[in-house]
Amino acid sequence: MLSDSTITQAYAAAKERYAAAGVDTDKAMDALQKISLSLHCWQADDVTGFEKQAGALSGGIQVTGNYPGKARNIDELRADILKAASLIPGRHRLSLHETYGDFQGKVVDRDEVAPEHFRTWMEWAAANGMKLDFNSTSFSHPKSGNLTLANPDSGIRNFWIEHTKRCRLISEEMGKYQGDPCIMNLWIHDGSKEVPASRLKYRRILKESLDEIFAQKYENMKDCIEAKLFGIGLESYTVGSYDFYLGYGAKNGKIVTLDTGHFHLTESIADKLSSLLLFTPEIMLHVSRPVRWDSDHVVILNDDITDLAREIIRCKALDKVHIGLDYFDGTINRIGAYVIGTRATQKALLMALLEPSARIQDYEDNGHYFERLAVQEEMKNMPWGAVWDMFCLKNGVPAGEDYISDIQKYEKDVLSHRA
Ligand code: RNT
Ligand code: ZN
Repeated sequence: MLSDSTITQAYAAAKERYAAAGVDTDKAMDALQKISLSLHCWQADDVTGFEKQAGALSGGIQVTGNYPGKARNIDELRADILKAASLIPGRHRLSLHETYGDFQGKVVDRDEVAPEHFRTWMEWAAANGMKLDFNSTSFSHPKSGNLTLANPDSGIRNFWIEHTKRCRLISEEMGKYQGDPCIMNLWIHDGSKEVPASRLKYRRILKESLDEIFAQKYENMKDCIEAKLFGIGLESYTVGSYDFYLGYGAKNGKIVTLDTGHFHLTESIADKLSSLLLFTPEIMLHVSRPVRWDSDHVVILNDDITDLAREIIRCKALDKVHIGLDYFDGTINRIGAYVIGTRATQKALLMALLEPSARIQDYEDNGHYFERLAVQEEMKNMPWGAVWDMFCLKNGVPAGEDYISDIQKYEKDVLSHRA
């Protein structure tokens, strides 16, 4: 166990070092305190959800691993989220997929879903000081196939249009209830294994579907549209590509979701922020970790995530960038996966907040490029970890690796009984 005095002493020394570099550590912690990440409910149960009629996971996404203890119902999932949240500093949001509704054991098809199916979620979230975000769900359903909103078959297409409209209404009600806009993400898997005869055809249909869906204006929800490179089984063509949604978002004032796993692996997602900020209203991030492909590994503190965080801070865009998590790993303790990934994202933000960015920019403005590079290098070995531990202490959550034993205990007391 890290003692309070160890943390406090190390923090005092760190504060001094940072002050000498022109950085106020208390201010950095205050800024971090205000950042709410949106936790993805689907890490708790491998994207299964609670539909009575639930089928296998489809839509070109995959969860690997069979680690025991996944949440089997709404109560278990809520308990797991609260456990994870208790080990993460700050106040955070929860992002729900439509398939996680409180359906009370009834079959509710996707074109029948309504705000009432999320009433208990809204109450639960309010009681626990959490705000909700939402996602329509067009995968894992008999009508999912390879095409949903881009389907030339009007029966199938209209089914998904109706679903998505209803999801927007649910989001609006959530936003109203919580007094803060609910961010609704729209991601569909539509695509094909081989190159289609007409790429244009399906994109035109998707555009028309979106126009119809977004015709209704709302005050308490915000729409995000998520692009992707490819899905498993849909490798050659993705209707909702980045170009497609970037164009749609820029033209129609919609938020584009950048999932860090949805691009070619050498592409920098950090580099995209400054362009989007000039042409779309806000940005939604799905923070994930692609290993060779969109594998959705647990987020860790790597260069990709520190670059991304630094870019948000350097753009002074904290009020415009919504940060959600999106990964699913069934090979390790799932609460541990939440805690590692969320804390890694926060650590990256803290490191970015501890950067003397004005000084670095000043060097640049004056052509002092050696100095610009040197300061950034030196920042890498500054004692940011001591500030992180202090942030945890202030928030009453375990510092350092002390959360490991908490999670082990939860596994022994709770998860291991889910046979
Ligand atoms: C899939 C997208 C999408 C999903 C979730 C479950 O590639 O990233 O965001 O991960 O909706
Ligand atoms: Zn995503």
